Amino acid sequence: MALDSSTREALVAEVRAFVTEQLIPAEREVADSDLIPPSIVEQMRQLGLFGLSVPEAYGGLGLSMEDEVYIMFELGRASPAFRSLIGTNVGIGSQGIVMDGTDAQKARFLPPIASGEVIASFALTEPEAGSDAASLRTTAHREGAFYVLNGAKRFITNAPHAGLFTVMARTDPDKPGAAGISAFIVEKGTPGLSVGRPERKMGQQGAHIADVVFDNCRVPAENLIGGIEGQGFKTAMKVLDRGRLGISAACVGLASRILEESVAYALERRQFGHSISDYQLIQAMIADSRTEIYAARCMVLETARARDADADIGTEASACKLFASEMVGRVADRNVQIHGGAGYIADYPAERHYRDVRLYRIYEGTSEIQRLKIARDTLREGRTG
Ligand code: COS
Repeated sequence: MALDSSTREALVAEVRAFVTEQLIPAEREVADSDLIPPSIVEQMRQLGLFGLSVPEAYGGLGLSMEDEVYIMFELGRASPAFRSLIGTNVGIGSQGIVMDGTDAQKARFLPPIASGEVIASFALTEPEAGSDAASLRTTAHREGAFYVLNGAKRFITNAPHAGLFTVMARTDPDKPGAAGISAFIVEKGTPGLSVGRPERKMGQQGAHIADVVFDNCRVPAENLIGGIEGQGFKTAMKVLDRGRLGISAACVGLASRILEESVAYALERRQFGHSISDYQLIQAMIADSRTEIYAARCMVLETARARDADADIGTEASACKLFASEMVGRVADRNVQIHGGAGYIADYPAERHYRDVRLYRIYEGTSEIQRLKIARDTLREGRTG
C-alpha cells in the first residue's frame, strides 16, 4: 500500500537524517574495519529498513515501489555497504517468497526478514553460470519429504550473515534450460550447507560476499517456493526485475551525493587566482553530472510508478539499471577529475566512491545483459507489431 505524501515525506526525512548523522560519519571506519558497527545495524532495524518491501501483514512496512525508491535515493547517498546489508532483505533475498511463496512460507519466513532478525540471501550465480543464469548446475532431487541439494553458488551477497537463502536449483535434469529450475528456501544450519570465506574485494568494504556449497543438503519439501517445481527461473527473473529498480535508485542517491562533493570542492579549490568553479571545463563536468542524475531519477520514478500500476516493467527496469549504473560511474569519474591529485588519495571519499560504484555495473545483471534484454524485448515488439 502506498504511503500518503506527508507520511512518505516524514519517513524520507528520517532516513535522510540517519544517513547524514550516522551513516556518512561512520563510512571511513566501516571501510577500514570491513565491518558495520552493531549499533548501526540495530538502528537500521529500529527504522524498519530491513522490512521496507515486506507486506504489513508479515511485519514489514509494505511500501509501494515508488515509496521504496524515494527511500533508496536517500539510503543510496551513504556508502553502498550499508544499503547492501538491508538490500537483500528488501530485494532479491525476500521477494521470491513475497511474490511466489505459499501463505505458510510467507507466514513463517517473512516476519524475521522484515525485522532484520534474519538476513536473507539470493543464491543464483554459480562458478559456471553467471550471466547465463539458466545454465545453472546445482541439483535438487526429491527423496521422500526432502529435496537433496548438491552444487556450489558463487559471490553470494550477505552469505556470511545469512539466516536463509533463496536458492535456485535444477529439479529436472532432463530439462537443461530455465524450465528445469526450481526455487527453495534453505535455512542456515541445514546439514550439508556451508558458506565459504568472505572474498576480498575492490570496494564496498563492510559488505560481504562468499561462496555457498550444498553437499547432500536435505531441504524439507515444504520449502519449495510456491510448492511448484519448474518455476524457479521465472521467480528469479521477476525478483531481478524489481531488484534492478532498487539498485538504480541507489545509484541515483550516490551520484547526487558525489555531485554535491564535486561542487563543494570546485567552489573551495583555487588555481590561477580563481575558484576552479569559474572554469568552464569544470562547469561542463558539473552540468553533465547534474543532467544525467536528473534523467536517471526521472526514469526510476516513472518505472516505479508503472510497476505500482501493475505494468510489466522488465524492459524499463533493465533500462534504468543500465543507465543509472553507467551514470554513477561517470559521475564518480568526473568527481575524481575535479578533485585532481586529491581525487586519487584515500583521504578524500572521491577515491572510495570510484571503487565502490564499479560493482553497480556488474551485479544483478551486467550492463551487457541489460542491453541484450532491452534489445531482445524491443526487437520482439517490432516483430509482433
Ligand atoms: N518475468 C517472468 N518470466 C520471465 C522473465 C521475467 N522477467 N524473464 C524471463 N522469463 C521467463 C521467460 O518467459 C521464459 O519462460 P517460457 O520458456 O515459459 O517462455 C523463461 O523465463 C526463460 O527466459 P529466457 O528465454 O529469457 O531465458 P534466457 O536463458 O535467455 O535468459 C537473461 C535471459 C540473459 C536475461 C537472464 O539469464 C538474465 O537475466 N541473466 C543475468 C542474471 C543476473 O542478473 N545475474 C545476477 C545474479 S544476482 S546478483
